[in-house]
Amino acid sequence: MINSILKQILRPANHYIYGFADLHGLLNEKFRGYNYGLSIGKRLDSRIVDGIKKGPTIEYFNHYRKTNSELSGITWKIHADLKKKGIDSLPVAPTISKGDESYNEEYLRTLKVDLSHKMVATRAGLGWIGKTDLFVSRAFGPRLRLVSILLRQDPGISSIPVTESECGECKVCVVKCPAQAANGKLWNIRVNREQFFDPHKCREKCAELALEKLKVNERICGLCVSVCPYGKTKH
Ligand code: B12
Repeated sequence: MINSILKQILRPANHYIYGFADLHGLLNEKFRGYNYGLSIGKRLDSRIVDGIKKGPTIEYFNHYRKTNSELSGITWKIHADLKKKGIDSLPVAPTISKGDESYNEEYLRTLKVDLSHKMVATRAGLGWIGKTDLFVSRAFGPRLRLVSILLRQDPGISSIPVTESECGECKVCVVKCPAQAANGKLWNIRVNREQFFDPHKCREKCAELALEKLKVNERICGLCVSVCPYGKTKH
């Protein structure tokens, strides 16, 4: 039943991936009772991502914001359709922005939110975490934005979680990162973000580049997304 709702909403089908995750023991207390998750990824426009050569572009910035708002809309639509079928779900916003309640001192100190969409996505078997802490999907590489919907009941569709990186020897994102935020170590589920990636270095450089290239007080870069060999298409 969930599959048919998703097939109707996630269109065109080749722009999306989705999968189900068993999240027992992995979620914050705040989400008590929700032990399953649906991970959805929306592909980014490849030409726009390819345009990120020396830093963020205005096209990427606009595309990123539009995709966030599309994903938000989609999750609420799925939530409403599931509710009609008696299935309780909890959509989680694609990102955090200034003005949100959770954009507070604790967030600025840790750069962590209550739910990692990348964790739901690896548990749903859609891909792994790369050397610059991006989620690398099998379908579109890191060229996507993610969102999650938590579920109380078992959707009855299982996935094989991905537990380690498939980046191997590749270091292109590490070398090209303008913040030098990564040290090249491979991810697996027992490794903490801070052991291989410095999110504060990344965030500071994103702010610097946004101001320099786009004249906006935001945090945006995208070079690691653009250089990853996974998901690159030939035009
Ligand atoms: C805070 C944040 C940032 C911070 C910190 C980045 C970071 N890497 O943590 C800053 C401002 C720097 C940032 C920058 C960007 N961000 Co950001 N950001 C977030 C946000 C809001 C929260 C991330 C978070 O809580 N991190 C905390 C750590 C602990 O978790 P994590 O980073 O998700 O990854 C760990 C876990 O997932 C864990 N894990 C994975 N699977 C499993 C399984 C098990 C069992 C366990 C135990 C653990 C585990 O492994 C990872 C490493 O430890 C998410 C949205 C969200 N709610 O998830 C978007 C998000 C991660 N950002 C995203 C993007 C696209 C970007 C930028 C490219 C945007 C840009 N500026 O151009 C850059 C790229 C930075 C980069 N290379 O990571 C996308 C990622 C898409 C992708 N392909 O990976 C997200 C998911 C937003 C979205 N809706 O799509 N971001």
